[in-house]
Amino acid sequence: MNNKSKYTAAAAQLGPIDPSEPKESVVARMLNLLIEAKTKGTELVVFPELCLTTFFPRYYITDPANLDTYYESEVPISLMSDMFELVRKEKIIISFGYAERDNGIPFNTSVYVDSSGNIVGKYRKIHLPGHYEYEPDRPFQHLEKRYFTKGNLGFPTFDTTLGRLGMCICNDRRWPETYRVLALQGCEVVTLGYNTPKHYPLAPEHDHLQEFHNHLCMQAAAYANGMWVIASAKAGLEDNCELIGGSCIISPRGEIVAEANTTMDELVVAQIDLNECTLIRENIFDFNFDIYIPLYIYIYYIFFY
Ligand code: CDV
Repeated sequence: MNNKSKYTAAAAQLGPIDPSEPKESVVARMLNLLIEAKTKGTELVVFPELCLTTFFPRYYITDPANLDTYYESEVPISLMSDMFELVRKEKIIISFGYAERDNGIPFNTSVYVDSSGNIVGKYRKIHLPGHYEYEPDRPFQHLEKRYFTKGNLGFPTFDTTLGRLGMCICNDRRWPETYRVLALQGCEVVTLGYNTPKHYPLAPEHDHLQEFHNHLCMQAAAYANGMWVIASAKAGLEDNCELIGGSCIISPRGEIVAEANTTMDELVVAQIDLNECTLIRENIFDFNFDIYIPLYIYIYYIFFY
């Protein structure tokens, strides 16, 4: 693969999506961001988690027909054909999240589509937060555990012309092992999308720290694993639920090199240099597999046997 070590990348943050907004309208907004990305010479564009609709795990939906409308049985190629055409023509790689039903099994999924116009990578969310049943005391629900099955693809990495890429989704980003598992496979750029309410009903004491915790976990992981993180929010006031913004691009030094200024549709752009991964991995955190893999196996045995 003819790898580029330097290129322009973007987090394509989306503002709120009202439950009444049709998918066609959302995709038109995504296309606008992609056109802007193209004019800025961007080669990798990351859209948020479950980005084709409102964040529906917020609702307790009892009508199966209504619930069905949120899922795709396959990547909605015809709905997104203008975007895929642009991706092909301009040789861009995009990632975006959607609710998938694979033979009836529901997953919170993210994919890469590359300049061939094909789906070249898929990830299904592993850390599913929230609850299974309706909880009347909450101001809004978080029913990811009810609506999705735990991802069954592990944390795969994908060799592309823009380096070795890997995905995680929203709550996955708070768990250090997500990044370490990707990094041990040589991942250089982690792309992720999120829907994070400002108010967390289980620990409202932390509400004022939501933006801080968002960046804290990703900055620490970028540094500790020597990799780039591109994080894209669905942000703003979505049907009365405030979602944090803060979409950003973080270097392997742990620094935020570009960040959203709004909670609306916004493109956050930065230059990626994959050599910076090597700088950290060769000088600070040297992933010498011979040394570390036995250590990880040892730790695994201590904790799980
Ligand atoms: N979509 C998410 O996974 N949201 C969680 C919230 C519920 C804490 C998050 O980790 O941001």
